[in-house]
Amino acid sequence: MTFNQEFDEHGVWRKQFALRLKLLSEWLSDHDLLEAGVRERLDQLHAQVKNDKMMVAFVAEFSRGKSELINAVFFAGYGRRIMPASAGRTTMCPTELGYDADVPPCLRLLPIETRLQPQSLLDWRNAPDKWERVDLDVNDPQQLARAIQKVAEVRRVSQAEAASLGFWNDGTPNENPLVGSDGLIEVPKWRHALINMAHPLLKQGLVILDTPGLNAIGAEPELTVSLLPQAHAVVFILAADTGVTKSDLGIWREHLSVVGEDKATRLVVLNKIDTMWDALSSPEQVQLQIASQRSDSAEILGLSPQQVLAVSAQKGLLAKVSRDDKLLQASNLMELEAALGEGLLGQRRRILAEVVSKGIQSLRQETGRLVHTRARDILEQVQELDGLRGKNTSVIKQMRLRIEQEQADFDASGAKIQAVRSVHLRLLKDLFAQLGNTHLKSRVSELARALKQPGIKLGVRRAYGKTFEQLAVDLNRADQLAAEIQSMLEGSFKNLNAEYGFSLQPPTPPRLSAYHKDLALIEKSHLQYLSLGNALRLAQPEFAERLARALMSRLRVVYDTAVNEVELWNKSAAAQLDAQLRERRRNFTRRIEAVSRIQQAAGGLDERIRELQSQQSQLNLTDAKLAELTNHLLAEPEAEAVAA
Ligand SMILES: Nc1nc2c(ncn2[C@@H]2O[C@H](COP(=O)(O)OP(=O)(O)OP(=O)(O)O)[C@@H](O)[C@H]2O)c(=O)[nH]1
Ligand SMILES: [Mg+2]
Repeated sequence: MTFNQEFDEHGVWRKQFALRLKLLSEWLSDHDLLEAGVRERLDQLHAQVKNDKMMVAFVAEFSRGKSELINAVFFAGYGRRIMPASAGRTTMCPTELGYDADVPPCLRLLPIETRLQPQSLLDWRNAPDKWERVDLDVNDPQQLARAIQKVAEVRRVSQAEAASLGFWNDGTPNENPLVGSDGLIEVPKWRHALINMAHPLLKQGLVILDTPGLNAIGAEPELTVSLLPQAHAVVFILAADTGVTKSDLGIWREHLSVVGEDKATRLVVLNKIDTMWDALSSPEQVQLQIASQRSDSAEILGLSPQQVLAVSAQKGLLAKVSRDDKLLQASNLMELEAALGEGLLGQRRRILAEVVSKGIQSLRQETGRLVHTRARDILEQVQELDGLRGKNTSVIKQMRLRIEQEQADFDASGAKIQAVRSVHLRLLKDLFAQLGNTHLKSRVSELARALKQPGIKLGVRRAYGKTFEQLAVDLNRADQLAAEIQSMLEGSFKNLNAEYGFSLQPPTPPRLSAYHKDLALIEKSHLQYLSLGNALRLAQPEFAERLARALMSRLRVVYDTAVNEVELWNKSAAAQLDAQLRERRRNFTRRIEAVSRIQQAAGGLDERIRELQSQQSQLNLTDAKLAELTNHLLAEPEAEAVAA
């Protein structure tokens, strides 16, 4: 199966899932089961599945064929090259291809001069007017390709300007670009490009990141510290005609080599195998040579030969455009697509399926509890009414008085439930402050100040270490606060259950300690970046500032996720309390109603019991239906897609 087909199926599953979720929510609402906590959970699941993005980044030294490979895998349908690919340096700025329905098809370009300002790329993303916009006509491949050509644009600037933009550094002369005979230096015209188009794969949440050869981007911390570490998959490309060069190896070691389970997110491609198709050698000889290149490259990178795929992007593109099956076969492009589809996409799917399954389990638990409460109430009423059979009017009157007394008692004790709420809210406030923006900002600005100190270069690790230690302490404190809240909820719920016969269940607490891993990753990517001789750039104060902004943006994402988790937890607890209160009040009203009907008509008793019994069997059906609907949602994505 091609990557495109795999991705399509993934999209079909997601669409179906969203539809089923909608049906479930309508059904819940029809059966009066859509309490606030449940609604929140449904909305969250829906957003997660709908907005699920998968970023695949293409990274390599210049001219290895990144852009060509993107053309071959994703854009052959246009019948021509869409991303510019040519000899020498071509792609000059990181280029993200994605789809946003709220924006018309266009190319947006952020001028390189924005590097002189401290805002992070994420900040710039939220300032659309700072980007130059070119509209794209997706039905006209020529216009499309011509417009996208802009990502290759350059400017010539003085050495001083190049230095301030981060392209020139006296401390690392080997990495500096060549100076022209006029003393000027070529630098990219744009800092970042965003392409928005309704390509079927992009529409389904795929984001492709094409990057310029990494030497050119040392000064863009965001690529190294934010974009690449967050990519779900990275395709690293070597060229058969150059073998693994020193700079290839440098990029691999410094930016891409990972250990353990993360290895599955890396795909290494040995491109340009067509350069080895030699008419004077037999096909077997050629295959042998390719195989030996493959195993050599694998060995140098510390991988097994199977982890390196040998392809020809150019011939693959040509074969797809000219519908030449034999050439396509020879290009081996389809093997690469299968690896992308099964390996990378498969992994993404599994992660999403896990999230979904957890969400549905909690949903089932929450609604199940509500059904259970109702069933118990009905049962009690039936017993109550059964006990009235053959009793005289004064007994019935007594009963009515008793229920009314119970109701009054219950209303009076509403204050106790209120008290639980207010303690809960007070504790939560501390927790939110611990995870809040103000707190985080102060931590990061301490680091920024430290980084700007003259002579900090040697102490960079220490400065980062100190800040992240602080953040870890903060996180532990937040985790501890959450544990305290949870045990408060457990205690109060237990008391309320005992006192009022509620069936409150403490919601699943957020797992804040899990975010230590994210913090460690962020720290690592920054230190890795700074260790690449970039520490020298710290001499420039605006550089330190920019680094701090990039750090803040990334930390914010982690903290926002944590805050969302805390909010969901809070809502689930509050919604349960509300729901039990409401159910109980309704229960009193129903019981009193039943007794008054019996008081009014002699046959009222049997009729009411029958009514309740029918409600009971109705509720059993509801319970079964709920299990069925949620099971349906949990169905394996694969099986779903095939059935579709
Ligand atoms: N023979 C051959 N040439 C290829 C192949 N893939 C790419 N090329 C050529 O190699 C050159 C560089 O390809 P690009 O796609 O621009 O390389 P890149 O990695 O994007 O390079 P930068 O954008 O400069 O970082 C172009 O002339 C491509 O046509 C291939 O499989 N075989
Ligand atoms: Mg390129």
